[in-house]
Order: sequence, then C-alpha cells, then structure tokens
Amino acid sequence: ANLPKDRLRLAVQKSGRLHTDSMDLLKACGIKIKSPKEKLLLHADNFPLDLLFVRDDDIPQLVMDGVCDLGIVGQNVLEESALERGTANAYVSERVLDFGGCRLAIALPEERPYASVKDLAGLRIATSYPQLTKRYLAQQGVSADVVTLSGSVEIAPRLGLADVICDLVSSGSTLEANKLRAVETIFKSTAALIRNARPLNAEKAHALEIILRRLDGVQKAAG
Ligand code: PRT
Ligand code: ZN
Repeated sequence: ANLPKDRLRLAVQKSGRLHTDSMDLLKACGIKIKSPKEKLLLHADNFPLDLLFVRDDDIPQLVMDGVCDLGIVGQNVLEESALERGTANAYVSERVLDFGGCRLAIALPEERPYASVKDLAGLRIATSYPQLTKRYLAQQGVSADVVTLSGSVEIAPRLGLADVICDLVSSGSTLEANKLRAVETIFKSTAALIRNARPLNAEKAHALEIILRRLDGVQKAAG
C-alpha cells in the first residue's frame, strides 16, 4: 500500500559462517524475509529493506561503491578490503555485532622455536589477508615474504609453500589438527553492520534509525 518507495539495500553473506546469524538478527529486529538463498535479491515484506545475497568478500566493495546502502560483514574482510582499496574510508561502521567472532593470528609448526616477532624475519608467511599481514609486519619492523592463498592456508607449511601462516582462528581446532600453534594475534574481529559513507536521503535515514533502535534492543537483550 503506502510503503516508502525508497528501500534500503543490505548486502548479506549468501551462505557461510555469517549467513544464519545475519538472518536471525534481522528476524529478531522484526523484519520478515521469505525463503532466503533462492534469489539474489529479496524484499522484506514488512519493512522498506531489500537484501542482496553475495560472497562476503564482495560486501565491502558493494557498500563502499554505493551499490548497497548497508552490509553485514566481518571486520577482517572489511579492513583487508579498505587497505587494498587504499583510499579514505568510504564506509561508516554503524554497529559492531555480537557474532562472527575470531582473530587473525600468526601460527607456526609446533616444533619451530619462537621467542618474539623478530623470529619471523625472512620467513614465508601464507595468508588470505596479505594487507593486514603486511601492515602488521611493517608495524613490527619485520621483513618477511607474504604468500597470498585464497584458502586452505593451514596446509601451506606441510606443502612447503610457506614456513608459517597468518589465518583466522576461532576454536583453535584447525590449528591443532594441523600441528600449528598461534604465537601472535594481529587483528580481532566480529561481524559489523556498515553503511556507505555518503548521507542517506531522509526516507532511508529514517528506516535505518528504526533498524538501529531495534538492533540495539536485541543486542542489549542478548548481551
Ligand atoms: O563464500 P564466502 O566467500 O561468502 O565465505 P567464506 O568461505 O569466505 O567465509 P566464511 O563463511 O568461512 O567466514 C565468513 C566470516 O566469518 C569470516 O570472514 C570471519 O569474519 C568469520 N569467522 C569467524 C571465521 C571464523 N570464525 C573461522 N574460524 N571465518 C573463518 N574461519 C575459518 C578459519 O579460516 C580456519 O580455516 O575456520 C578455521 C578455523 O576455525 P577453528 O574453529 O578451527 O579455529
Ligand atoms: Zn569469502
């Protein structure tokens, strides 16, 4: 009937570790979405919000370029993408969310001795997060080779592709299964709700205010 014409567009991970928590959060905020995953774009029934389902890696760019007004994405992916982009931040972090928690850590084969970050000098470090890894090494004044892999980073030392790794850790069981031990945490992450940096028009800004108010109620109740 008289729903606002201008709908917010939110990018959400299509499937993976953030998908279900993202959808549950929207549901807890009273936003009804039917049968996700089947379509690329879905309209909420009772709110001026559309969801775009994409790979998490695409979310920072979709938001920074303004294709989507909003996104739910891991801060690890966001920061990596912002560093790679190199320009001033084109997004605003509206809320840090209480799911998707993990840390980006440097891990070595269990038997490799390690006293301090200086021991990484001259080594090959395999990671899917080259920007965050290089920034950390530069901050520490350590020069090492960063080898970028898109997945299965934990097997790189066994394959002889690298000496050590820099990968996401949550429970630690992947490291343990691969006989690796974490020695340095270089970035702590959770999911975040981000927005394109340009101001929203009045209609969208109002809709976002409602979402944020509900979200704060939900997160307060949960936390
Ligand atoms: O298909 P798409 O590109 O969208 O998904 P993806 O496979 O790239 O990402 P996905 O779904 O695995 O993760 C999405 C986001 O979840 C990440 O960017 C993080 O922000 C967050 N997250 C939280 C994690 C983890 N915990 C996590 N443990 N992402 C990945 N892992 C991996 C890690 O890389 C390692 O392989 O899980 C393994 C370690 O887990 P533990 O529990 O054994 O320590
Ligand atoms: Zn991804």
